[in-house]
Amino acid sequence: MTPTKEATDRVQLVFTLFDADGNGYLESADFALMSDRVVAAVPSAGDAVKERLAASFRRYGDTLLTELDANGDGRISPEEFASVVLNPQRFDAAVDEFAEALAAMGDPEGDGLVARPEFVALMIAIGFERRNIGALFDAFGPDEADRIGVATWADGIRDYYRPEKSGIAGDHLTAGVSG
Ligand SMILES: [Ca+2]
Ligand SMILES: [Ca+2]
Repeated sequence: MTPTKEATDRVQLVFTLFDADGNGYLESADFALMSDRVVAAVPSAGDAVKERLAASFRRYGDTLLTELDANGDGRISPEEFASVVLNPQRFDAAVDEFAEALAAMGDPEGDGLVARPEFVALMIAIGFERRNIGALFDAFGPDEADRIGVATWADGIRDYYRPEKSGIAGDHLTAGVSG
């Protein structure tokens, strides 16, 4: 199956953002940096929720290094990362846990809803652009109190990684982003 153009754009953007130290490769250090930044974005979240998210970042990084480091140099090049869209089943479990943990961070009250300020804070911490973050939140159909469901967001994250999908809410994140 050939990934959609949109799926390839989404994955390329993830590589750029997850290369937190900007050296052109994904390494364990990048996931530690990213994890610290994102966990700090919602100070009011509980310790268990924060630890879950930190663990999901470690697992995500470990999975990438296990599955994609074709030349065995301990880091993921852009070329190695591109194959993530060819074998999505290898990443389903890690993406699933990451999706659930990130969405839970946006719900510090535990009512099953994510308000816009927490959503924006977490997505800014990952590195997405503010304009695109706002468009994504709107696409998720917020209620009158400007909140979306935790499950809606988690599903949106899973969709983001699906190679066959285009025209999804997550495509707002790549709109107008170069690279
Ligand atoms: Ca790096
Ligand atoms: Ca490598």
